[in-house]
Amino acid sequence: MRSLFVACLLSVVAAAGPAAAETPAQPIIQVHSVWSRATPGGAKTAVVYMTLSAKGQADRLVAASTPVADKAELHSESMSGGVMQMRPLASLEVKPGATTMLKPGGNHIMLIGLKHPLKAGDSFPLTLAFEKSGKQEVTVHVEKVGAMGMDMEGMKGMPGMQGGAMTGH
Ligand SMILES: [Cu+2]
Repeated sequence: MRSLFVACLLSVVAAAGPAAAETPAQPIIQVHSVWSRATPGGAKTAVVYMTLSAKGQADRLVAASTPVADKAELHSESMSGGVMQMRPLASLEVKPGATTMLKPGGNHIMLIGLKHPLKAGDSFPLTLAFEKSGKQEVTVHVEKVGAMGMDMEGMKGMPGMQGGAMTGH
């Protein structure tokens, strides 16, 4: 009975939208919680994670670029015989009605040829290219070394960053 209730609720929500009967010509991709980790000096790679969702149609993330690195590649990550393996991904599907997460231990964007170390509290731009909806620039927030997620609390008050470290921003 619960699934029936959910289905009814979804149809009510869908009917409330002005364009409910038509699928938009282009998908609308929303990008949330884009983050990376601070890197030790001399590191030439960094990893970017984010949450993606689509409205309307499915789309595919096909490429990424950033001024802070020579290249940004889409990678998958999996454990094979106790060894972590990364492989380049040609593209990543973003389906409507679900969130697509790039997260530690899973898919990610790898920055290769990092031009300078990433410091916790910094941010930098990243351009994402989608097959149907085109390019979108997002801001990557740099978290502490070892962070496993975006620090939402830290984003607000920046505890430990008082003393003028953030005043230049
Ligand atoms: Cu990688």
